[in-house]
Amino acid sequence: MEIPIRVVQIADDIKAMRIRGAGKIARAAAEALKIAAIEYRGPLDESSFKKYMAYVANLITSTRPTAVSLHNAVLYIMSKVRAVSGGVDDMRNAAINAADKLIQESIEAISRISEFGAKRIKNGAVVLTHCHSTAAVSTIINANRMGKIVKVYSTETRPFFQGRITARQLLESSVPVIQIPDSAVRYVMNEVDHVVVGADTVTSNGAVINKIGTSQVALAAHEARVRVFVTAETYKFSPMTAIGELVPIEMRGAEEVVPLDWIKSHPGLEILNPSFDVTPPEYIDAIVTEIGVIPPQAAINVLVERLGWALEEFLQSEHRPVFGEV
Ligand code: RUB
Repeated sequence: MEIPIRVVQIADDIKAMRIRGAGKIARAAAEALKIAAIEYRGPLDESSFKKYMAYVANLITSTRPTAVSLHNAVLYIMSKVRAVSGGVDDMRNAAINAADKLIQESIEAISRISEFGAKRIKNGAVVLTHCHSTAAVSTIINANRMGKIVKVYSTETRPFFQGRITARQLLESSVPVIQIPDSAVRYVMNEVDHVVVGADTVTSNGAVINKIGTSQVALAAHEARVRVFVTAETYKFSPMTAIGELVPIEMRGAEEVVPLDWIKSHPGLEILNPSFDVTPPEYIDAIVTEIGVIPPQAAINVLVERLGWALEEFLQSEHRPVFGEV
């Protein structure tokens, strides 16, 4: 099957984390499906087009397992394609329109989240954030524009150092920022008023899966009675978890943790590099979504309201959907 080179490139970029962050990954996936639909040159029958789009959908979703935004975005676009029975042109248009809608709504969602989230930051606040989340950074920048931020601690976020992106973006928006090693979180926590982080996935019981180390940050915050806010678009809520599935945690390569020659010179040494961890709902004060600020325990309501269509598919199929015959 001939796949457009730009689509393969997007899949590679997501896998290699040149495109990263759950929201950006979802938008890139939508863009890939749109390009695939536009550049389809196969036979002009419905079944060939569906097969081709299913192949692309599986290619894109196989890149990273944890961020459900990626899977929800692809599921949404594919459900619109599958719903058409009017020929290839109609299906192509359905894919393009669904991708455009998803990208547009995702950008609007971040803007609303930053508006709602900034209101929850107190005046004169010291904020701590972990990793790099567009939703969290936008919220902090908005709060800073409102004159509320005294300083932000940004963890460096080993082993991939996404905290450097956070620090740079905050600096560019004139937010006072201090970069700290991940291990300094508890050292500074007594000074902190709010922890603001993003999410890759929110489960039906309100647990949040985010960059590895988030649960340690939340634990330190809990101990110091510091409020933890999670900023998350509703397409980061996982319908799969409502039928009891666990969220797969991505394991990445050893070379991200230590140099390859060091690994080679220490035969027998094992390296573990989990990319995400789970923060239980007890350690989260609120999840800031584009439809409102909710307690984590209300996650199931968001799932039913916003992703009811996907929930229905999961309830019927009882498995992670593959996108048709491949
Ligand atoms: C990024 C990460 C971010 C969330 C939310 O992990 O954990 O906190 O994805 O980001 P990685 P956003 O760098 O491994 O993709 O708010 O931008 O969606």
